[in-house]
Amino acid sequence: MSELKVYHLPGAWGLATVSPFCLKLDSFLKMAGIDHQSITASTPFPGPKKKAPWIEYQGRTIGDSTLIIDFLKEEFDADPDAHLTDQQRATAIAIQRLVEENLYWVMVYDRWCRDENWPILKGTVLGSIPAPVRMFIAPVARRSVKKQLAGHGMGLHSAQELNAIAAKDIGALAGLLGDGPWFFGDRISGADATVYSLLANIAFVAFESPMKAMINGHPNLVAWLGRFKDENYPEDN
Ligand SMILES: N[C@@H](CCC(=O)N[C@@H](CS)C(=O)NCC(=O)O)C(=O)O
Repeated sequence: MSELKVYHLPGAWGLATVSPFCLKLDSFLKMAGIDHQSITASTPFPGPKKKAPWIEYQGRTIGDSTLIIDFLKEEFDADPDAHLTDQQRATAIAIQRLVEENLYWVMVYDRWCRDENWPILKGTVLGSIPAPVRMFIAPVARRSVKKQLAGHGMGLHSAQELNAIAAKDIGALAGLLGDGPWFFGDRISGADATVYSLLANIAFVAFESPMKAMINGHPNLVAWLGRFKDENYPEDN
């Protein structure tokens, strides 16, 4: 059995995990072919940063999907970005920031603040917490997420403003992908995993989000989502 233990939040709707950061790591592990034990965590709190994902490996515990991926690239000498040029690597960082530091927070707003999504969230993201504990934890977690959203700034916007922000980001991703087939041409790379992990968590889940229609408005993104899934998660089709 592999000594690499990977802790992630629960999966649903055919996704290995409904956490974009956990799904990014899962996709990286698949693309890099790194053997590991995948462990579902009920909450992110046991992780070293109190966020998911995290890993344990040879006595070390590491949190943060990007730091974990950087570590694993070195440790296992496996890099799905090895073929990228310096300019493509720089663009990949800009894409990652757009996805993880901006667009992700619109998804968080949709999941945690829209009342119609609240029962769905309790049954999935919080679904593996035993019911009596969940009754207590769920409202506390919701308050904490709303605080994080306000601190970030995304939580201060109106629904209309959020839609405009999301439409710009999704339009930019569609523009960067162009005719593809992947973000950097003919070969898949980590940028594809980064974008997939968020867009799949919007397009393929039961949470209501205006972003679903925005994604569907870009046929190249829709085709690419299917392509990424076929390539990396054929068993989920
Ligand atoms: N920068 C971190 C972000 C991880 C993150 O925010 N994970 C979410 C789940 S998608 C989480 O654990 N949130 C719990 C919280 O913030 O309390 C990474 O790349 O791993």
